[in-house]
Amino acid sequence: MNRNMPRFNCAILGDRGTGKTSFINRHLSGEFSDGGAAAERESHELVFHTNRGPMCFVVWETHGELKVKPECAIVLFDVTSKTSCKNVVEWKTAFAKASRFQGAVIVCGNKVDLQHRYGQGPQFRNGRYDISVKKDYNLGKPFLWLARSLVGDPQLRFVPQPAPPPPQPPLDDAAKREMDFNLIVAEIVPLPGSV
Ligand SMILES: Nc1nc2c(ncn2[C@@H]2O[C@H](COP(=O)(O)OP(=O)(O)OP(=O)(O)O)[C@@H](O)[C@H]2O)c(=O)[nH]1
Ligand SMILES: [Mg+2]
Repeated sequence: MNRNMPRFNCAILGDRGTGKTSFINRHLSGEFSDGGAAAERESHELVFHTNRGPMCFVVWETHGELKVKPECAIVLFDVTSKTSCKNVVEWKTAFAKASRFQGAVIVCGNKVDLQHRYGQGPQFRNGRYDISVKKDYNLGKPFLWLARSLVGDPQLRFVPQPAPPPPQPPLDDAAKREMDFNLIVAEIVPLPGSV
């Protein structure tokens, strides 16, 4: 991994069942597994390629106490759950207490694929994204918003991942013979200090 790549701890917050694990899994594997929070680990690294170089979000799913000091957060609520909407304010407060970067938090209303939506949902100073982890709708937007906010560049954009370098051309016969010769020489030349 690029050692100079900026890394940001990002807390994924929200009530139980709002889709935090599904959201992380979708970013990691590109897949949605209905009914299932599969492998829950403490943190996962998500790398995004931007026009200013790659950047890494270390995402932490959290139900309670924050184990790290996050630089940013995504608060999820479920658009079909009134309670999860109301609790967004509390999750934002929890983040504000745990972090010095109080501005870098974005709210997402998940499950917009479902019919029984609770009202229009709350509005927030930084706006809000309607997303669906299930339908893969708007899932990159919260990270783009955070990236712009953290870097301080409203024009920052995601770019396709650079292609890996092309494979080296195969060695020709002359180069192979030279390498074989060098190997034979290396085997018969005594090592320094040996008798
Ligand atoms: N319809 C629909 N269901 C979703 C969506 N995202 C997640 N779910 C479902 O919601 C349920 C809860 O998802 P999880 O990812 O486990 O939610 P969580 O926030 O990690 O839950 P906890 O770890 O218990 O706090 C699962 O059955 C998911 O399949 C979505 O966009 N649409
Ligand atoms: Mg979970």
